[in-house]
Amino acid sequence: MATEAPVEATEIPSVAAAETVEKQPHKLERKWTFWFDNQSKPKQGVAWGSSLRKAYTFETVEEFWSLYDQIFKPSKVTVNADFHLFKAGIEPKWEDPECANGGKWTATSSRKANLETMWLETLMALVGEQFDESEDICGVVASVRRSQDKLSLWTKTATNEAAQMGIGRKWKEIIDAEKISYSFHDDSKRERSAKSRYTV
Ligand code: MGP
Repeated sequence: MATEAPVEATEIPSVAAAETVEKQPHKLERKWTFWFDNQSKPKQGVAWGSSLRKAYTFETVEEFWSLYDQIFKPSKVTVNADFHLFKAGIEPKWEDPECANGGKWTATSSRKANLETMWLETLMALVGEQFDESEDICGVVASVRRSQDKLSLWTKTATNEAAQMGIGRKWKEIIDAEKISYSFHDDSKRERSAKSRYTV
């Protein structure tokens, strides 16, 4: 009969040591920032962006889940509010140097529950670095609207069709959308409903 070799007391991790390991926060690949824009009571003559607020920057899985659970759920906000999750250091504005030559993939949803799911799936894909072209991504915006909610994935180099198509195909799969379209920020600056440049 095989006898087990005695285990040296020093090899057994103490309960305290195991707890310390478990309590270590899980670092994400990079830092992210949640933003919030409440345009539910727009004031006349006030410039776009004046109600846009940087809310929280985080870099661990644990912080991400607690912020999402407690605050950043589209179902918790009023109509005409936007939530954003952007890479830390990038502002969700066309004027940000990282966004200036970019554009956005947009998915619409007429069912509220859909926005909730698409938003969460996108957040997890972003913080979990699921996109091959993740360096080209700026962030995502959830827009809660009366008629049709919207989710937009902002990217950096609008003219790089191969990168945008790679991101678009992957995102469409992640959010299980029927059709998504890509517009250039440069076009949006000129006209309210910018034409679609790419579609998947
Ligand atoms: P939008 O919010 O991208 O369009 O831009 P949306 O979501 O279709 O409109 P909504 O009514 O559902 O909110 C709407 C308008 O806001 C634009 O035409 C601009 O006048 C202004 N705007 C939006 N963005 C993202 C920017 C921006 O980044 N910079 C500036 N200067 N204006 C912006």
